[in-house]
Amino acid sequence: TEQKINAASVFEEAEKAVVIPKDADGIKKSIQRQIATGTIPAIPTYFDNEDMYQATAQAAREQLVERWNDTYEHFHKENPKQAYYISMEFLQGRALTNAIGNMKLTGEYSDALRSLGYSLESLAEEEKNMGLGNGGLGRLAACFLDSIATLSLPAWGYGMRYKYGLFKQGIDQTTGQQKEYADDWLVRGNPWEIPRPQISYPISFYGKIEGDSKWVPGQQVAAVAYDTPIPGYNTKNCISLRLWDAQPIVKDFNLTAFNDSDYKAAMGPTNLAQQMMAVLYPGDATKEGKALRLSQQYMLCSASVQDILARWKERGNTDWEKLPEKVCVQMNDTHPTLAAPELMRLLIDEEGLTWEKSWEITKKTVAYTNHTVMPEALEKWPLDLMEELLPRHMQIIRQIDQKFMNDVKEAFKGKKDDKEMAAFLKATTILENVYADSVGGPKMGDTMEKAEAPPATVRMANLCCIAGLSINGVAQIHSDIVKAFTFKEFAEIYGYKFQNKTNGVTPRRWLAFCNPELSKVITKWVGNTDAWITDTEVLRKLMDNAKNPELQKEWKEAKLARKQICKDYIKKTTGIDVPINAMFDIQVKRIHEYKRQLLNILGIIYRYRQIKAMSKEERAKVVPRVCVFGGKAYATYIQAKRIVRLVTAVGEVVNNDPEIGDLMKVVFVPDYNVSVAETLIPASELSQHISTAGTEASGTSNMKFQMNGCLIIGTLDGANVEIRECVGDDHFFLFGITEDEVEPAREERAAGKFVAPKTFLDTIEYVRSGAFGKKGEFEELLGSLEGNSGFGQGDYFLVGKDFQSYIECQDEVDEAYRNQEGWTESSILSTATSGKFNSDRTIDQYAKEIWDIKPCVVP
Ligand code: T68
Repeated sequence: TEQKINAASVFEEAEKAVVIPKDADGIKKSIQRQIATGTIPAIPTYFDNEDMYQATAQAAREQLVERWNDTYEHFHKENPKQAYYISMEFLQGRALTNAIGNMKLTGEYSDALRSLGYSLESLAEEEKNMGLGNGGLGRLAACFLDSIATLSLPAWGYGMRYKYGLFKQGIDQTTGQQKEYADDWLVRGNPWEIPRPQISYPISFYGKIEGDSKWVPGQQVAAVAYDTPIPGYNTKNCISLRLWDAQPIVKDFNLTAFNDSDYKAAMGPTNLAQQMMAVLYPGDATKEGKALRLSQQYMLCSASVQDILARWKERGNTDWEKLPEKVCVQMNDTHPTLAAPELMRLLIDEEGLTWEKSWEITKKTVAYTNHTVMPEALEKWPLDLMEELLPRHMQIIRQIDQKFMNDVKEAFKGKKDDKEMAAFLKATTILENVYADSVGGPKMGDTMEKAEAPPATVRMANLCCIAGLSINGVAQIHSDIVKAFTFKEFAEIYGYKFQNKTNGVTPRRWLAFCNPELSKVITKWVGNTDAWITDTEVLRKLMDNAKNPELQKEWKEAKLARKQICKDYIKKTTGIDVPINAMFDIQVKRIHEYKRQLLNILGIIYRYRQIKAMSKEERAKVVPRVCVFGGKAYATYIQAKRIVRLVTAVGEVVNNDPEIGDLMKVVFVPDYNVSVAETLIPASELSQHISTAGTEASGTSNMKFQMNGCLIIGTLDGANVEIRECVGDDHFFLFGITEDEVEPAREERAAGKFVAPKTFLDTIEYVRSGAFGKKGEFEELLGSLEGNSGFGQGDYFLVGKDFQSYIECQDEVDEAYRNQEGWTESSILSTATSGKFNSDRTIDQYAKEIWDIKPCVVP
């Protein structure tokens, strides 16, 4: 204790003694100190821009650490209820501009660097993107952290410190196909992280159960904490994104084996730890791959829950029954589901609570967010794998399932007949294909014995629904679908658990910092205030002047400045010269059949042929377009890779066709990531969100585009529905069938009754004729749009069904663009009405309606 008191006072004295500079001159000296004292690994005879970036980042980090320490101490003292956002993905992007922007020190850093002969903008480009995520789900987690910090809420993020982020994407110059490269984001160190080697937890795997429930693990690694400070805007609060790294446990290092030259045996635990941290989403086609992925998920959950309980104790709490009054865990999709059984295990096995008490606590502590309704994306793990890797958890999951089924039978006694009850249990039980007869009362360990029996699995979403205190979707239409279809049986039992939390994005990164040109205009026209950076409802004030020629002029100038930056970027990365006066039409997102990049590119081909068939006079009236695509195709998703190739193949033809010239350019921007998005989104005038109705849970880039004054062409899907409600029907280009028309359309197709429009069939035939790429290159891709049935063929995502409506809507877009005053008015109104899609609003709702936490402001 004495030592602890001393430590605290040493810390406090140190904080008092060291004044961290907040003015340009002090910041300059701080940057110089980082260089001179070896904080960064620079060498005197060799000093490059990356070194200067590192020194600048270190200076900023000092300021973040000061805030982080104050926040930690304050939360410790106040002991508020705290929420924890557990996610396998955090797509943070770059940190420098954002960190100094949130601390309101951009001007000071800019001046300091200028006096050293550098520009902030160009140094910021030296930073590697922290790309620990796939797409929307990971980026949402990152926006949420920004909002949590900004709202001064007591909440943290937990994730994994993968050595390589999501792959880097290249386009092969000769084949036009996607190539994947390792994303070595840590290669020159990471100035934003604070390693905490003293914070480490054992993570156990395999082994056996002795007696009733004593787990004797077969393998262990240590999870070690790395903290990334996340500063809020307009507040001193700075929260933590705690990422876990796996390391071998020192006592497991077999020195004798090593000295006997049995390196394989000696290095086993080290290799295991390295494998675990190598990549996000290792391929899981094999059993080994699945085991690795599940190990990652378990490590995230186990380390985080152990850490949460340790902090709860550290703050002086002792009554376990009151844990839900102090802790809430949000599971970002099903990947962190194991947090629930892990909490159970720790309470029962480590803290000595009864099973029943532990279950009561767990049910009040964990909550679940669903991000997809695509059946193939609902996670299931083979039961035998789970049993082998996590035998104690499997025991607990079986008990949860057992209790759940008994409760259901009890609750619906007399209300469902045997057949109904069997179907109901079949849909809701966690363990799939395990119980021979759900109605007759399953016995522990029952398995279907038939040789051809489908494999037994553990359905993670079902476990989430049963254990979660809430189940939420991420846009209204999605939450409705989740409740009415995906989990309709659970809705019958737990209607009260179902909620909607429409996604949002942070207006700091996605408007204020990425688009300073437009931000300046906004600040001026909402009454000379930057209050809109937190309170985005203030943007509504732009509405009064949407038709004002003066605002329109400034608005268009700002847009043009961003188009120029984007044009330069496209030239640099693809070599393609795009005309600045053309409409910038952009679709950037993961490449997926449901997102229908195919619809976009087929529409472009149709347009190309139309222009080619025109007379000179007609061509003069064409609205020129720059059609930009960006996005990564998952390495093993062949059909998505073919879509990328079709885009590059069309670009090769169209961009070199002298008849077309500047009337149309087709660009595939490689390696789409957060900072590429920050370059493209502010420049775009039209963006495409054209998924088959009912398939895109929400989308978040649609919100970023809207905020930046971009008009949307889209279907009634995900958050498009709400965006359209806000901006108004006249300023949203709507096409396509609605969600309730999708099933009938598929049935029509399956019955062979669908007649595709001629425009669509002709376009397909044109591709088939070898107009792009090599003849036959796109047979499988075109094949997916034909036939009558089945997933992956028979045009499951209804490109043919929506094609005519889409191209007609594109004509409306052209017509609207010809009237530049009208277009600019719509653009201003887009920004003005985007206030709802601020992630501060989303997080405020999570805080009040799920987590039950209140701001805890550092004085
Ligand atoms: C996205 N989901 C939704 N999933 O597609 C998008 N999935 O509509 C929504 O806006 C966003 O989540 C945020 O709510 C994803 O990004 C994944 O990346 C993913 C990763 C692994 C397994 C399944």
